[in-house]
Amino acid sequence: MSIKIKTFAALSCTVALSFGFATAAFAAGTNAISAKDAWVRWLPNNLPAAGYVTLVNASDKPVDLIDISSNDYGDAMLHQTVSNGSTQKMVMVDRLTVPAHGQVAIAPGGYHVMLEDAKHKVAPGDTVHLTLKFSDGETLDTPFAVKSPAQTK
Ligand SMILES: [Cu+2]
Repeated sequence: MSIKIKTFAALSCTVALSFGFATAAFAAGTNAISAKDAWVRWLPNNLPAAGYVTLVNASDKPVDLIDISSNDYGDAMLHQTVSNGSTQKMVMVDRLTVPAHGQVAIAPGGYHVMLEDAKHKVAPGDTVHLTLKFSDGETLDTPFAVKSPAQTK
């Protein structure tokens, strides 16, 4: 009995250690920018999807998001929703500044990453990857959780 307990304790310790190591390795890079809360609002019938993410700048200089690409979508563009009285329209955004020691949210009602021309079947529950390029030369390969509209309400 006591042997069994020891084995179990050793096993869970190994799991915790490797998980901790992976997390530390991911966060310990020299990147100024990190991404959090990355998700995609999926729509049926091959309608364009929208990607959302919060970008955090740990450095003391502003950094601009300058390009987005994806192996999962033919087209990935940063758009801003602009309200124009009773109507809304989307405008292209060339660069988005993440302030020094600050963050910017690409979030519903403001910015979104328009995702069109999926290269394979994408469904809620999947993870897609967007590559975010920044003005300081860094590139962030970011996993986005794909959610159905019902999951995001
Ligand atoms: Cu759009």
